[in-house]
Amino acid sequence: MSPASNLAQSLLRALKARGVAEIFGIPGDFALPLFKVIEESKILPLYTLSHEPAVGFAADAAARFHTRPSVAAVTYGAGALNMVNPIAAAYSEKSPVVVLSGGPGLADRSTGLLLHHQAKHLNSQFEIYKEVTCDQAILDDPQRAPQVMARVLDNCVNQSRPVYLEIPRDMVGESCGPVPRPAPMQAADKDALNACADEILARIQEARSPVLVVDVEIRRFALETQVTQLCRKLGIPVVTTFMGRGLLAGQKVPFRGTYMGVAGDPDVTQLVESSDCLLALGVILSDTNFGVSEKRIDLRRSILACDGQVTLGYHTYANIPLPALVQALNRRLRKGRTYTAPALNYPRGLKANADLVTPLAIATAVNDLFDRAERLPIAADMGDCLFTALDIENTSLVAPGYYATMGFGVPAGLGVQAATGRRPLIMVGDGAFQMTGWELINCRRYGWNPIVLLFNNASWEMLRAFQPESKFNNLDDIRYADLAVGLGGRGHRVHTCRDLVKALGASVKDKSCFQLIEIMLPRGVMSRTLQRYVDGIKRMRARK
Ligand code: TPW
Ligand code: MG
Repeated sequence: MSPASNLAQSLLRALKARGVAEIFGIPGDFALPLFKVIEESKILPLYTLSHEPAVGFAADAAARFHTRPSVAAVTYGAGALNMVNPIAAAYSEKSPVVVLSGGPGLADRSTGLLLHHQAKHLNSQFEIYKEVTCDQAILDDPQRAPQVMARVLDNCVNQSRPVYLEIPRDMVGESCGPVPRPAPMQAADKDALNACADEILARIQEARSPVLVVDVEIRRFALETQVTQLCRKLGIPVVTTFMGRGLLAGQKVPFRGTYMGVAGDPDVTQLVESSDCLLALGVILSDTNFGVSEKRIDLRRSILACDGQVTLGYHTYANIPLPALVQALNRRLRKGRTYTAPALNYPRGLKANADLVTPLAIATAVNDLFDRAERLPIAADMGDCLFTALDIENTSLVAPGYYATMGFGVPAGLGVQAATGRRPLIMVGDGAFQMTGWELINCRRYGWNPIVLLFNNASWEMLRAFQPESKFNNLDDIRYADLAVGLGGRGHRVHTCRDLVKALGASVKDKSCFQLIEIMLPRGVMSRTLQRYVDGIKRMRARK
């Protein structure tokens, strides 16, 4: 028997039972009773940050990194509505974030007064969150609460999407039974699964040039080992999408790189676009993954396994969870062979000279650093820093590659460090840093010490690339490195390759606080990938 508990304790234990290891949050009066239980029960550690978007991003990154849910806890209205964008990002990119929001008490609801933080209706927040979560509930009935919590949390895990739980402030201390144990994913219908696996293999056998494409669901459902096995058995070329980059890195499979259409390696683009049978496992069919192709991929000739279903040409098998499908395919195939992991061409060997730094030089310097010292997990923001990150050889990158929200990088890095204890490398543009860079002030309190590469081009450069005539793309040259000490870290302002190599070396050595390396880049200078991306999109638009 678990100990007698109140509703909040039952909830925290249910979260822990589903693998949750930490809570990020900012309290408010509607959430104070909940936060009190969080703090005093010590069931899960609590990290408070400064602004709610950071709470959402940190929880998202922690969840991605560990392939298990994480928690973003906020107050009603002003808090929760501040966090809609990060949770929308987590929804799009399939990250299992549990939103816990305080809420008006049942007694508050009947006063006839408008409550502070109320938008249109008391339930407006609940309705808004329905659009960005896969399941949601207001825990207003302690009797039913254990069942409801179990349903919502199991959906979070099994669908790998955010969920929303609102806890009315006067329900927190109500006595509440234990929450049922985690329920496994709904099993597939055996016959349908067998028919589906047979059909997929028959199609691959008939095809002249089949290609396997893998994306985020492989990681979200922890299938990397099984998919590696499948790649060896199938023996067909395998690529990742933009979002799936880092999957299968270093595995002995026939790996060819990352497909990025016009922005990517032309050989990979040719391979994917001329295939007569793409097997897309766990792939988000987004414009960032597939839209930047000049030759439209014929999806009717593709096999798409995603969101618990499999579509082949014009028909769909419902309820085929990806783990079950991968297992069924593996069972049907004989032992594969190992392939030599291909040598991928990442830039290395930066000369520490007086040349001005470019994005390519940054990637080169980081590759050199990772060869010399240990590899750090990377959190990247939206902007050219993300495209630059594609030139870094690294298996663990979290970034908003599809939803493309700015402001992710710094808080995501903090989330990674809280969740893993590892020192992260954060890559962020000056525009995005202005949104959430301030969150670095929380490092001192928790002993976090990220290395931050701030790409300072005094510009919204990605926007300038598409619309150079607009003056609003010019940002001021803020001296970010000078701010670092006041925020609790150490700053380095870098102009040349020599400065950069030196600052990286010093940053790796100084583990006492966060390191802000402000890298000065001229406006108009882009990474290779962003340049190809921009040129390709312009070409495509000109043709329309
Ligand atoms: C929350 C739109 C996409 S890229 C960009 C903007 C404003 C400029 C980024 O500037 P930064 O990086 O960070 O200096 P760089 O390399 O381009 O110079 N608001 C949000 N998200 C997005 N994506 C935008 C606006 C945008
Ligand atoms: Mg910029």
